[in-house]
Amino acid sequence: MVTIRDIKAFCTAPDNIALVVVKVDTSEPGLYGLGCATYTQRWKTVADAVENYMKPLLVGKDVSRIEDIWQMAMASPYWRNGPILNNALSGVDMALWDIKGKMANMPLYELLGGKVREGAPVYRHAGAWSTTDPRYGKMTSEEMLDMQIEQFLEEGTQYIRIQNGRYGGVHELEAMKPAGAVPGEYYDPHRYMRETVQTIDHVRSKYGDRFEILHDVHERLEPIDAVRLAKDLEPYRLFYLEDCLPPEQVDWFRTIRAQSCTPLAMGELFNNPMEWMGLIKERLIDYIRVHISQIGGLTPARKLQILCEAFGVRTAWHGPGDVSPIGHAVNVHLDLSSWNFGIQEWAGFKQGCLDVFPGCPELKNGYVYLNDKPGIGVDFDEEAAKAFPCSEKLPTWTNARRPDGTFARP
Ligand code: GCO
Ligand code: MG
Repeated sequence: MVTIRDIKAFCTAPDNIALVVVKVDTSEPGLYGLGCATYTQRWKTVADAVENYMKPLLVGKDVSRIEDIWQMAMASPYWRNGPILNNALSGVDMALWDIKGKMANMPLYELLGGKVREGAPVYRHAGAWSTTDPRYGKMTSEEMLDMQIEQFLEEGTQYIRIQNGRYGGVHELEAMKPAGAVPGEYYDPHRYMRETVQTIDHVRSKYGDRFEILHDVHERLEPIDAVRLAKDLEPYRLFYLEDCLPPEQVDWFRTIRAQSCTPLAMGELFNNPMEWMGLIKERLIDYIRVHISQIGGLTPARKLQILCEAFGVRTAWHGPGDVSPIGHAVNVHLDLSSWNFGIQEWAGFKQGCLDVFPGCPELKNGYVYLNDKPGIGVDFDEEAAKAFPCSEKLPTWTNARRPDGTFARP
């Protein structure tokens, strides 16, 4: 019997975004597994949970018993379904699936039922916003957007997420703030709505049906405004409208569903099955978008994918820069082996990630492809990772505020 000999968490930021990787070493010399536990806003706490709770709980356990370990480790803290411990468990869970694939000498997608497609079509982010492009701020939003769209069309992408500025037109609204307003990232929800419709109108008028358009509301509207935006965007035939409600207001999806045929995607903020169960059972969304490590790893994600198939809901796993290449590869293993696959979000890797994570999935002509190595197929260079320490700086963009200074869910 091969057992778990050691469990370690590594925090590294090769593309300047904090990632958490879990390594499970086994009693078999040279046999280890890697998993993603990335919750970028609280990376330190996840790493602590891995080393101080998962390790003492699981060292010595039989690596083959993935389901039993997942069920026991999920309920071991008694309180469950929270972001920190779900991510810690995800890192171990994915690593155990990686080990199982290595022991079976098969890529993970074979263990999940084999391929139903060769590559996963992706969508890319065109946002009229950039932290690195020196031209940002010197071009109009539309010029910036068109430049990004042309670049993605050039690379063969057929799906593009269109945003007008960072999460809905973040603008310094000095004139509208009350005296003494607290600091934050201010935005005006109604201005965001107007600008989004105008921007998508510009894109559809200029590019026609050359590519599918997606948009991410990022839970930034009051529910009734989300209903209005879904209706206002109907003429533009979006591929989907994402996160138009915060998790706390998902019951409003019934109203949106009743009044609009804009396809709906939701899920990156979910941790607890009770958050998605009703939406899927009542067919109130079209795409499930969970961040796989936030729900506890591949074990719950494949069960969620299978549940969704029964209700005509497709997958669109969360795939931003704050998922490690290991997590992205697990997304793609599911993409390749799921009949009810929808689309794969693809933030792309910079050189740092490519160096630290040998075997990253590859983007070619609008599709991502896996190598056929056993297990997840991505390795982790611990030495190289040391060159990219994670920043202790807390995110500022999640301190979103409305014009009168009211805090807004980001
Ligand atoms: C997306 C997400 C991201 C999140 C980020 C939070 O659709 O990719 O909305 O942009 O904001 O992953 O850390
Ligand atoms: Mg999103």
